[in-house]
Amino acid sequence: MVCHATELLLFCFLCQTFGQRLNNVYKKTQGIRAQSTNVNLFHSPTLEDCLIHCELNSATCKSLNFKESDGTCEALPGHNEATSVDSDWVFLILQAKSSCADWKNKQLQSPSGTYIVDPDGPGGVTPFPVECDMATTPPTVRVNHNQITRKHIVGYEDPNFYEHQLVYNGVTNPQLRALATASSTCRQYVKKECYNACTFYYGTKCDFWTTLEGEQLEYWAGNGTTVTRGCACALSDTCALGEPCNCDANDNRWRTDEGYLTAKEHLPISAVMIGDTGKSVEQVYITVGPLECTP
Ligand SMILES: [Ca+2]
Repeated sequence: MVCHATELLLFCFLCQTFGQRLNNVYKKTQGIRAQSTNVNLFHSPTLEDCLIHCELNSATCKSLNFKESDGTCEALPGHNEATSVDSDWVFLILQAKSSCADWKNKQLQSPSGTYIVDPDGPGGVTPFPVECDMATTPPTVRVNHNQITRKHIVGYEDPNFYEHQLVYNGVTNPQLRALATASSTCRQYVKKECYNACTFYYGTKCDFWTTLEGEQLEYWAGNGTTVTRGCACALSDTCALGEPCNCDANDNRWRTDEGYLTAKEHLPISAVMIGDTGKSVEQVYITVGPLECTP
């Protein structure tokens, strides 16, 4: 017999015993029916069939009501906990996956896109949406923010005067911290294009960035151990004029510093503070990428 990969995956998926399948259930409550305005109604002879149906349609089924007496299976689109007492029904909440890789491993189909993850499992932070890039190995979690577009900064002369604040889309600080803690690697891209605008000025910081917890940091690439104050060029000892960053050359030409921050305990960036753009000959463009993590 020649099997396509999808058929094999479906076969393995359906081979799970009901007991194994119940491992994917976060909560099961007898005598409860959840209320929802958006219910997909099916007929299932057993609770297991209802659960399989929900797992195969996980984009639209996060929890379910099942009525054993007539095999009514109600697939609900959320983790709806607004319930009413009804002895004929059982209510199940499906386990949220911990990461994009977890989704790819456990789902029949998992194209790149938005998924709900719960990096610290049941309890702790509530599940939240991330972008999953399933084309990488392992799949990459991306959390975008409101400043993804390259930003032009002029008119802020004092050190650290302009605050480039990042707001991560639909994700709270505790959820971001839980994601970074549960991941084995995280990184975030930062690029500064500058014209006569310093990053350090005779050792004084013109710019710095902050963690979610408010810690002020002055390394712009790597994990902050080899170079604690400086840019990617300092890691390779190739900065213009031997300064800590190319932008400190301050020599009437456009310079660039760029790199990935890789210390997950410091990520993601909460804000970038920038100065030295007050004079007419001074400009900065700043670019900060999304938080990217792998399990
Ligand atoms: Ca959790």
